[in-house]
Amino acid sequence: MERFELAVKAITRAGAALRASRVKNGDVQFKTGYKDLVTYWDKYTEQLLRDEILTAFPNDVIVGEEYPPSGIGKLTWYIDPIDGTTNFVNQHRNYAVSIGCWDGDKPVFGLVLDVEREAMYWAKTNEGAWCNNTRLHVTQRTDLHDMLLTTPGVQYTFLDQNDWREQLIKLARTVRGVRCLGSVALELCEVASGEADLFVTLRSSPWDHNAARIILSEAGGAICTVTGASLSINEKSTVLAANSVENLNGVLSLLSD
Ligand code: 2AM
Ligand code: CA
Repeated sequence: MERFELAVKAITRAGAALRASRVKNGDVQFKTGYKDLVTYWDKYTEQLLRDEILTAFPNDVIVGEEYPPSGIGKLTWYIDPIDGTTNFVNQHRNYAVSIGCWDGDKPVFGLVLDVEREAMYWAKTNEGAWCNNTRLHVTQRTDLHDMLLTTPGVQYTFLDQNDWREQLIKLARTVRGVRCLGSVALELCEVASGEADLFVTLRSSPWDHNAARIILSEAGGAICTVTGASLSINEKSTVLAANSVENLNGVLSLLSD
């Protein structure tokens, strides 16, 4: 079985397990505080994905959120068993399983499963971006006044003190509206599918964005950090995304103004 087919099989199985799951009080633990959760199901799902991948491709590297990195091969799988854990716990919807496969710094494929909607976002390099069987394209909007900005956390983006707060509030005032879903991967897929035009977050990890960024770029979008640097494959980072390179540059100049 090829890696892509295996990934589809594994993510489908993970999604079915999560849909059937019910979070009990004892399943939830705090990481750095009451806003930073991990559940029994995050760990269970990452273990399921790791087992499936390593059984078929024992030398591949796996970088996931809940366990230390493993493997020594050239191909790396970035996996987030639940992206949007707070939504998983509080809403039981608007959460995703994310699998991004990279050959060094070259993207191979990305899968983001919106678990409760059973919507599989996927892309292979140079083969376009898709949601189930529907081809995805970013919007054609060019005027910031017409755009929707999505960001996963209203508190830490706009309310808490941070180096970018004033500039991000300026961006929020400029666009038509701001939406907060609470999942980096699903929000990048919203830009890929034309449901939003811009995305920003001040905190994201490789497993949060390394699958969805492939889907976004195959749909015609552009991505970088809030300073305009290229987005690292391995490091935690800020993320800024747009429906085109031109609009990404437009937002960068607004943020640096
Ligand atoms: P997670 O659900 O996998 O933790 C929520 O604001 C979004 O930001 C989610 O995609 C969440 O991923 C991500 N995120 C990244 N870093 C985070 C952090 N330090 N605390 C909370 N959410 C974080
Ligand atoms: Ca996660």
